[in-house]
Amino acid sequence: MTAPETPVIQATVIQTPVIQTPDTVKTGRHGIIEQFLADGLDHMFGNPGTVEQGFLDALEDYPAFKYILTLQETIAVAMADGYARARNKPALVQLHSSVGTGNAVGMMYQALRGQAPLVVIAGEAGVKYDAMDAQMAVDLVAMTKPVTKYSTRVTHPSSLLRVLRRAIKMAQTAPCGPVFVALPMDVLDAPLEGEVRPSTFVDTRAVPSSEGLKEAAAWLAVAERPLILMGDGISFSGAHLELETLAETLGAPVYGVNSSEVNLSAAHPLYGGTTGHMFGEVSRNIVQNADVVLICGTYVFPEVFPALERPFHPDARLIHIDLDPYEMAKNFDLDLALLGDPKTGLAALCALLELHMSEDQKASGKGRLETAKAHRLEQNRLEQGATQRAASGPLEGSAQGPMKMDTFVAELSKHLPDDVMVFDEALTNSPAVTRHLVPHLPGHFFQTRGGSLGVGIPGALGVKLAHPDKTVLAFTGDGGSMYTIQALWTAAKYGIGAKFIICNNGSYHLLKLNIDQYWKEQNIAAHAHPTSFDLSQPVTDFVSVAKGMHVPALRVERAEQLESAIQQMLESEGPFLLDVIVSE
Ligand SMILES: Cc1ncc(C[n+]2csc(CCOP(=O)(O)OP(=O)(O)O)c2C)c(N)n1
Ligand SMILES: [Mg+2]
Repeated sequence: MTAPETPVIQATVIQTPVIQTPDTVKTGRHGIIEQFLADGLDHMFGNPGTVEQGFLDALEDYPAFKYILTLQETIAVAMADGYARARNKPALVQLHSSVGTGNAVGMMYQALRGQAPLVVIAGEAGVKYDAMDAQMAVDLVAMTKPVTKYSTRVTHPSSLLRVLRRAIKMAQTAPCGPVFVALPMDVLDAPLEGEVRPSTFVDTRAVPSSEGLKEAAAWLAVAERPLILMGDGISFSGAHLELETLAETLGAPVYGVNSSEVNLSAAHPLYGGTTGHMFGEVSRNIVQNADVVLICGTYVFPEVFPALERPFHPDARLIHIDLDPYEMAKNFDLDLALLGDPKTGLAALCALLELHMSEDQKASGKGRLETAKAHRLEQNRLEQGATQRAASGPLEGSAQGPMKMDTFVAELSKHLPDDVMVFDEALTNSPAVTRHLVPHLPGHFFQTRGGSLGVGIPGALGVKLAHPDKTVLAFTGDGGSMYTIQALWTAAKYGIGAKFIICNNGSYHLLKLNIDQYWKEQNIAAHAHPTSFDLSQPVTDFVSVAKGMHVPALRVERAEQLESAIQQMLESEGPFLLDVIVSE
């Protein structure tokens, strides 16, 4: 297992192009492109408008810079999100004024919750028009502030490059996140002031204080029921090995909280799963018996309906190591809040435990690990038996009712390379996906974050652009796919060969499961689900939709169609869509 490289922007030597402005003076619109290139940022995902025309025109002078046209701003942000996550480096987004920015806000929220380093720019008519309050004018900074880490507007040419470098630095400094810069046209058309040079990279590999770490190690060493809660901060920091070593030393189960990447292999015996994103009671059941809890690279608790009362054992000791002080003790008091990088922090903790744990304590940790191993073996045995029984049963398909998602993914998994990259937005079908394609390689599995639908198809396109040699799959629902389905056009236009699997259950099934829970809590007798949760009529013809955007596609309804459809998909060079009809 290799940890991802530290997210450092590489400075690039750029060729200054011949600038075809009337007076041959270099303008701001050229300067910002050179700034991006100087920071190694050479892909931009966007959707154009008139107030960005000068900048987009200038792009034609820089063949090294790739502009990826998307047909809706949500897609631009989601593609950039996938691209940034797959590379662990910032990605650029261009939006059109108020209307384009408005479309992008929901997906920027997703990037904010996921701490994705996005540098988002939007055009404006010009500072000189401010007092006119004309069409498309709005306070863009106010619009984007709640969904960004930093949002600002450049109002004078002298601040253009300075502000841009600040924004790039902010986006990529942990805790990372999307930043927004409004760029009025008159500022970009003015002669460039200042010189282009690479932005400063902030090294955040800070080690928590040695006193704090010693105290944490002392508590963890004596823990009888230790627990680790981790999230995507582990992946960002490349702390996979350190987390695994710590968990094994302590024999501590590890649960993902807002964990949407491979932070610990799901095949590891100590991996417990995730705490979920809807109901606080699920988390309470997981954490309530632990005597020492270590939280690292995440926050507690991200559910939509989190527990309002502290869900931990009253005597439990809580330790949090993170680069984001805002998230520490945000909702519940901690016994130790240590500011520091997950990788260096956990490495230091492992070293202290190795030195100071007694032989008995080490043996207890090992004992818990062995129990977890035995438990996992038994689980695997039971699951394999169930899979074999299902596979030897009658073929599924329309006569017997729709196929199970398990049937499809079990067959698919036989045809995939081990290093397949998956963007999973399968929602209620996600457990079937991860049962057969167990997320185990860091940097090879991504899920939506922040609860936003529509990430699957564009996210996988971003991943495939970042890793053109890998097999990249998107799993999405008949619901989720339709928020960003025109991303298929972008896939076809640029020949981005990701493969899209629609888990078509004719339903917003997750909403049905959630309302079942609500009825239970409210003592409401179960009854027919709201008709607004039903997608079965009229039937969306995904094959025609895809073909209409020049992406070949097949509908798969019966198990006997599986093998040929999967082969056709995987053998195709370019993008390909499978509309898989599955049971709810
Ligand atoms: C942008 C956005 N709009 C609406 C929702 C609410 N929502 C959550 S789950 C869901 C249904 C998803 O359906 P589908 O993708 O088909 O997956 P399934 O539940 O059937 O597995 C909806 C509409 C959301 N999360 N994000
Ligand atoms: Mg569905």
